[in-house]
Amino acid sequence: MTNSLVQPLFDGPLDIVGDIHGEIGPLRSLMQHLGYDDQGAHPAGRRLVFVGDLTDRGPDSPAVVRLVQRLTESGRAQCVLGNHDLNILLDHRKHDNGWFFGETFTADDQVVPQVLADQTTRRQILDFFRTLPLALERHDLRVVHACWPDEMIHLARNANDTVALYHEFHQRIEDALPARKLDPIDQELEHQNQNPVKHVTSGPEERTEKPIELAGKKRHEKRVHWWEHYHDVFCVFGHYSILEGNPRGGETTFCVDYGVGKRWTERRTGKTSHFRLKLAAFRWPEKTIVFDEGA
Ligand SMILES: [Mn+2]
Repeated sequence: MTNSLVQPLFDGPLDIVGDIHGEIGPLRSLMQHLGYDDQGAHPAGRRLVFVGDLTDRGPDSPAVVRLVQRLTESGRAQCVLGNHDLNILLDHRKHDNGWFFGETFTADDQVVPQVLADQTTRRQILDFFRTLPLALERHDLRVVHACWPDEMIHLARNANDTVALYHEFHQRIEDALPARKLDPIDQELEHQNQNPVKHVTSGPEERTEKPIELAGKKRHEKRVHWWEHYHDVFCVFGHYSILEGNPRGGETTFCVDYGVGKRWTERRTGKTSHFRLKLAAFRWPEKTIVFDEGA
């Protein structure tokens, strides 16, 4: 772990793939439609970049991680860490990452079919996630999972260990809280916005006037649409699923998360093709989109 958490992005033409969330089938099919072989080689020398959130929800998170790991280790792809990947790395159990801990995922009392991780798989995944940068950059393009805030990126650039950086800032924020007399909501926001690992992987948040309900829980924080005020080197990110209705592209930003992470809900209604929620790749420099079903 001697590499900076902000690394140089590949030169040349790229295909930047959105949040996969365990959807191994759509990933294989997207790679084919983009013209890659199983080894991740492309006849035109294009290369793959993944925006993170490889895991959770979909049927086979271990297979997705294995494939992306194989591609990155052979120098054919790059990948940044997403917030779901981070939770696993930090050993934070969430409602939809039970597969990693060997537990089945149920929704409305029905089991969602998923491959569960065994001990060996867990170790492999942790070892791989530990190697992933938080951000990738070159003169004309930036890639992060959720957000590119200059001051946080600067902190990440001077660090080489995501887990250590996370804990360092977690502790620093905790230590400063008592003197500041913040209410619990503002304390949460401090941890979200002032920890570079949290900010880059899950984006800035702000206080809501009225509580909003998200996944059955009342929340007093909402996501800030940072891309509306970003005017810098073109930045490609994921995280903000199309289900949230956020705009996909701006002058200098593009969000490539087309929501495939919720495809398991579509499957439960009996759908087997022509899904509404897709896995997508944003092609650079063409600025075109290719979907997993080929469109
Ligand atoms: Mn995410």
